[in-house]
Amino acid sequence: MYDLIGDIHGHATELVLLLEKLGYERRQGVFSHPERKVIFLGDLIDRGPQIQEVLDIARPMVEEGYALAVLGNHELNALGYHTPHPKRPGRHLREHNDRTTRQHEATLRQLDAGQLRSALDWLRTLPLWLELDGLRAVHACWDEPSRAALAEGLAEHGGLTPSCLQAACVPGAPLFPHVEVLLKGKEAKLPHGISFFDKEGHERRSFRTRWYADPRGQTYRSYAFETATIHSSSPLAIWILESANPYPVDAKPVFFGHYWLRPDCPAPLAQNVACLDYSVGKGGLLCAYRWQGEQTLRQEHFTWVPSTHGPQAATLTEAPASSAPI
Ligand SMILES: [Mn+2]
Repeated sequence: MYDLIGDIHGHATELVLLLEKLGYERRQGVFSHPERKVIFLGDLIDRGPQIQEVLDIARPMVEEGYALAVLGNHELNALGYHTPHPKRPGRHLREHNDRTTRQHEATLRQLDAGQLRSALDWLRTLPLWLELDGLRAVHACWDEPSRAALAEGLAEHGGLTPSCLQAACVPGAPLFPHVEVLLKGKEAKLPHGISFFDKEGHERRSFRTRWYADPRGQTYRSYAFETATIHSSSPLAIWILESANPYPVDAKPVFFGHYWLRPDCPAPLAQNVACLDYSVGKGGLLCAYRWQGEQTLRQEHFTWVPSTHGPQAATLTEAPASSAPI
């Protein structure tokens, strides 16, 4: 059976506390459990203060068979950032600019050249999704057409090779939209004239959809992950209804991270859908789900430790009671 763990983002102290809470013990330097395995849901790197320490915990667990892991958007971005562009000398598959460098800068600062090379060599061996007996895992969104397109692309390129990364990391390349869906989720445009400001103060005219939900009868506000900041109660545009691909209620439970949910009361988003990212990187919780084989997910199987860093660590109990992202 599996213990699924959401985005860690370089928070090794919390990871150790969570693994110990889940009953894992460190033997010869590697955390293991006699009956259970961890599934890391991606975004182990960037942002936090202990990125190499997180890799030093997760990688041996995976290599020795005590854990599985999927790639997050931060890991795929790192692979693209460090892979030379085959047709543009001196450039990389992921452009080096202020934005892309800022997103990756904690990793660039904390890892030396050898550690970085070793981390990238490991990351490129990880899958983009996991389909196991009784459950599915992906970083942001399970979408069958995009997953099938990526499966075909990966087979064609022989895995996450430089040619596959070129097809996946460069805007306009054939696998790029599918990788965006699985690793960053889906977005849709707000009605004309409506916008909101995100956490960084940028004006946004699109929102992140609750892709697993049936959009019929929903409003922009109820169908958005940004429930706290989008106030439009207009019904969704027809094209949003028509392009949606809700997660079937009888499909295997799916687990993902990525959405920076508010660290209030972790719970399933639907009976077979759970997000485990409760924003440890912003002073929230590092969250896990202890799966026992169930098809209908249970709130009491969520477990977590609070962040030991960050401004919200002391005020968690005051967070409002909703599962809106922050
Ligand atoms: Mn992410």
